[in-house]
Amino acid sequence: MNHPNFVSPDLIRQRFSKAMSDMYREEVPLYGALMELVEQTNRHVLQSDPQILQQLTSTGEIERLDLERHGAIRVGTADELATLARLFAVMGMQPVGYYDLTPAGVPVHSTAFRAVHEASLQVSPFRVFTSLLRLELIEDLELRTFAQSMLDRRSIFTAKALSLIERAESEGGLTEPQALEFVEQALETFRWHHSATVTAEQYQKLSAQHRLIADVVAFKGPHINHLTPRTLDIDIVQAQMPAHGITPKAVIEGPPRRQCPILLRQTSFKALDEPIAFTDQNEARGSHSARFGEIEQRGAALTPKGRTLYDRLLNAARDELKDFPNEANAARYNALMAQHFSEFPDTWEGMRQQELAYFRYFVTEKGLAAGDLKNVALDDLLGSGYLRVEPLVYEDFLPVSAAGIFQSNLGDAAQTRYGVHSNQQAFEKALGRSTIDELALYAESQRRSIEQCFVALADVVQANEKGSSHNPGKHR
Ligand code: OOG
Ligand code: NI
Repeated sequence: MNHPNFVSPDLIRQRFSKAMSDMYREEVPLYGALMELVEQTNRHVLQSDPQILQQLTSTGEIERLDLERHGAIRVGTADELATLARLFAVMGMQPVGYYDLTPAGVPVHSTAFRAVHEASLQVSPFRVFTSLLRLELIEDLELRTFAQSMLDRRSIFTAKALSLIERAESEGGLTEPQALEFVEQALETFRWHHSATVTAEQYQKLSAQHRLIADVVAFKGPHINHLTPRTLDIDIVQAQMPAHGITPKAVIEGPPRRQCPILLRQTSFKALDEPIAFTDQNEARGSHSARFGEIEQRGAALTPKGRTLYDRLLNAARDELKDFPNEANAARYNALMAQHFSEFPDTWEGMRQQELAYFRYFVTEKGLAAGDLKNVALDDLLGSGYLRVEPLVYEDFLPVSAAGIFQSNLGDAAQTRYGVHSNQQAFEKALGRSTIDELALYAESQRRSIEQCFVALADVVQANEKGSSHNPGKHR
């Protein structure tokens, strides 16, 4: 039920995203530098490429671009994950997708909390890539028991945040003062702590098992480990990073550069070494690195068919490289990617006709002026210029890219082979609900936009029949 005095979850998310960005900018000055570089680049692209400007203006993405970012956190227990799902639900964020990172030697599986409807995404596309540590992968039994006991002992939410989550659930929403307090309280969960909850020796043991295990187990809570702005040209940012004192990872993850960007391209820079006080020290004599910087460029969401083609070409290029991409083989990797991806059509119309990507449909002025188009097929409406399309932006993540980002930040030496594989069922059991299939969401958005076009065209017909003037925006 939507109470008139309740603040919309979309607005709470928008405020939370801003509060998180302000906190992170204060904690990590390099983040501010990165944001400036991305803003500059975006301004430059919008000025020099009228086509991109037009595309982002018609989809409305231009308005969300400066707000757009994703963060990432890692949690240790089912209880933490399930409560996070409830916390994010207050802000209209649902768990979308399941990502298994174990094939890449990272002992976690993950989902992305985000808004699911295009209208909500427009208010705030804020997403949080959320990973759950798979403690069962710690082979040393004593260490596993220790890790479990540390996690069982901590509480990552403030008492006030928990009571506001319950309130939102039982009342159906939060009032203005409650929403303000919720944002403030929720933020505490993601804050950085300068002291660990373990001794230096315990930290070393956890870290020797896997650096990620130490990152989750040795601290009070799941500090946000990066916030990623969206750029319109990631190659420009990658090339300019060194001049700004930032060293990027060797290669950009995701598809190669194209005329028509697809999915997601990402690059990052190494985690900072930050001073930490362990419990057996009274000052910060140790250090821990977890927080890093990342930038991304988003392109079109692909259909299952498009995604299968993407995965095949990516795997082919990687197989041929025979190694993880690194400094030494970066040029060859880029060449192999370009070569393999030449098979992927690089025009919007080509991708639409072959059903490789999802689109949003719009009625054109010509369509509104045309009169009765009731029985004309979709493709013919497009062909005659009565409708036009823009690609739907990809709102999610990519498992191979995420693994590359994890690895570059944990140090490439941290390669582990795990015998187990994906376990979506166990993840969803911990989460307390199932994850949403992202492909179904894109298909729905596309379907809704087509439906809206037909409603708009039918309205024109009706208005004409009544002999009144056109009023295509007015639906019954
Ligand atoms: C998450 C790494 C993955 C992305 O954007 O795919 C990631 C983490 O390090 O916790 O950030
Ligand atoms: Ni990220």
